[in-house]
Formats: sequence, structure tokens, C-alpha cells
Amino acid sequence: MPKAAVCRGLNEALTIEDIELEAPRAGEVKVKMGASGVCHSDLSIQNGTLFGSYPIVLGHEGAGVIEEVGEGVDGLAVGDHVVISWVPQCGECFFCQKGQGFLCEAGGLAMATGGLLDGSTRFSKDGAPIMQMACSGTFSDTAVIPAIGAVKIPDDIPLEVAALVGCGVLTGVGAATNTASIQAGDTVVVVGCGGVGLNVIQGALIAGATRVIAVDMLANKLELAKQFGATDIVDASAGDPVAQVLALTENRGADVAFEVIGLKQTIEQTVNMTRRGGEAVLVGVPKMEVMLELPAFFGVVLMSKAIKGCWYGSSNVQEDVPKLLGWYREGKLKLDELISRRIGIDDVNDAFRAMEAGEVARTVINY
Ligand code: PAD
Ligand code: ZN
Repeated sequence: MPKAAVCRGLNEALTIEDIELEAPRAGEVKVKMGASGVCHSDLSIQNGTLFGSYPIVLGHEGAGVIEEVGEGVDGLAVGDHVVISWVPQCGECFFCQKGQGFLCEAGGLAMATGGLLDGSTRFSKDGAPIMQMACSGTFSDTAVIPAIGAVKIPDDIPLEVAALVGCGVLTGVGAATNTASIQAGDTVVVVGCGGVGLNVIQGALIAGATRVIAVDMLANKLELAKQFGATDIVDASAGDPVAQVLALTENRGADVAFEVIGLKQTIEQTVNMTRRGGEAVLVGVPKMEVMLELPAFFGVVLMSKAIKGCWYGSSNVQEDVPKLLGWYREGKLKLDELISRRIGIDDVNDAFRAMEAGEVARTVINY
């Protein structure tokens, strides 16, 4: 019987419960979770920024070991170590065929229902279904997920590091290396230096940026940003961050600017920090009702700016997970350093509090 953190309603604290888990159906696998990161998107389902069907097992940044394999699953076996992809990628739909697995139709549909690919969930309690966030539910010590949402990894990669790859690293590094078109020598701005933003910084350096300006409101986050390679820092609490970035860039703005928070104000600031002919990449997830206000002519058309959304770091997980782990082994990507705190599942509510207070890059739940 799995032990899981369940969100039973909007703005309700997660409850730690023993729940039931059905065996994997055809095309599914059961994963004994090794670790799960706590991402801002988990909190966003609890507080209604993102749509959620309650009750739900949150958690979408996980890695573990396959314990059982359903019928018709190829290429995965009991004992395999896997990273969980919160966008299962079928490889066959219109988007997967175009090399845009992060937009997979099967994965997208499942996300909207809060269930697995057929819309139903394998978690329940006393006969009542409990949904699973983004085909995952990594705040449970065991989960059944679609086999196409499991990416096999080498056994010697620590599972807590692999877990972080499943969301924050794929998203952040991918935003810089896949979504954006950073050129060697570029100046990049990263607005928001949390678990995802720190990975954008790392990705921007790998993509060839020579100057990375980190923007945050908290001194500890700006310090972390430096440790992850930022060359300049801007304290947004100390005055208009747009003016500060312009002052650092001969009044031009950055070649590429990333927003990694999800607020109307910071999204607009990020576009205004982008130079003429540059690119603004929006990663942070805003509340669904947020509308942007930008000067359409002077701010976008005349400035020839590109504004690009970024979902899951534009990742094709079967290719990108091994690539990122390779960079980790080569020492090009810092992953251990992302972990600020290690906790058991019982302390997950405190991990949400610590994230909101800006105390951590990432908290990792170890099972
Ligand atoms: P986090 O809470 O760890 O980091 C957010 C950071 O923003 C913190 O360091 C804050 O101090 C900083 N911040 C907050 N307000 C301001 C402000 N006004 N000015 C400057 N800095 C500020 O979150 P995270 O890194 O886990 O996630 C960041 C966002 O990315 C969040 O919206 C999450 O839902 C989203 C996300 N998007 C995807 C995707 O596919 N697009 C994937 C994963 C996460
Ligand atoms: Zn996430």
C-alpha cells in the first residue's frame, strides 16, 4: 500500500495517507520511487495557479526503479532505473513526428484530465479515485505511469539527481539549449533564480553565452546564481530591474531574456529587457487569467522582438535525458548543488513553505 501526499482540495495542506494502487495496465509500468523534487508547479496545483482535479497526488519531478511491467511494454524491464517524464511522448503523433515531443498529443490530453493516457488513475482510497499530477504522482512512494513516460537511465546515477532532471533541469537547461537560439558570445538575462532559473543559467553558459545577468529579489538566490555561473546580478528589490539591466547592456537590453517566475509584471519586464531583434523566452507558469500588456508597435514590431513560450524546455525526453546526464558526468552541469534540503514525505508541507519563503533551490524527498 503506497504512502503518498494527497492534495484533497484547493489551498488545502497535503495529507500523508496510505492509499491503494492498481497494478499496471497494458502499456504501463509500476515505479518504486527513489526520490522526488518539489517544484513550484506542485504548489501551483495546490493554490489554483494551475488547474487541478482533486483529490490528487502531486509531484512530477521523480525517478525510481521499475517494479512491475504491464502487457505490451517494450524496452523496459523490472529493475530498470528511470526518470519520469511529466509529458509522456508517444513518438507517433503529429508533434512527436515533427520532433516536438514536449507537445505530444497523448501527453497533453492526459495532463488535462489528471489521469493517465486513458484518463483514469491507478490511485484510489476506499474505492474513490485519486488523480495523479501530469501522468506522474511522484509524491507517492510507488506509482503506475505510462511506459512512454519512463526514460531508462544508467543504474549508477543517484536517483535524487535523476529526479531533478525530470522537471527543473530538462525545463531550465532545455529553455536555453532547445527553445532559445543563443549564439556564442551572447548576453542573456534570467529573471527568477529558483530551481528552474538556476538551470536556465547553466544552460545559457553551455549554449555559449558569455554574460549571464541573474535577476531575483532575494540575496541568497543571487548568491546561488553566481555559484551556477551568473556573471552579473541584479537585485529586483533595489529598484526597477529593467533599468538596471539596460544600464548593464549599453541601454540595448539582452540578446535573449528568460522569465522563470510566472508573474504578469516580471513577464512584461523580461520582454522590456530584451534588445531590438532579440528573443524573450517565457518559462514561468502564470495564473490562467493573466493577460499581458505590451506596447505592440514600439515594444515588439518596431523592435523586431521574438516572444517565445517554453513548455518542458522544448524537450524530447528520450534524447535529452541521456544528453543532460552525460553533461553531468562530464562536470558541465551542476546537479548535486541544486539540492538544498533532503526530507521524508511527511515533511512535504514544510517544503512548500520553504519554497514560498525562497529558502531553497530544490527540496528533494527521499523515499
Ligand atoms: P521557485 O519558487 O524555486 O523560484 C522562483 C524564483 O523567483 C525565486 O527565486 C523568487 O525569489 C523569484 N522571484 C519571485 N518574485 C520575483 C520578482 N518579482 N522579481 C524577481 N524575482 C522574483 O520556482 P521554480 O524555479 O520551481 O519554478 C519557476 C517557474 O517555472 C514556476 O512558475 C513554475 O511553475 C514554472 C515551471 N514551468 C515549466 C514549463 O514547462 N514552462 C516547468 C517547470 C516549472
Ligand atoms: Zn516542475
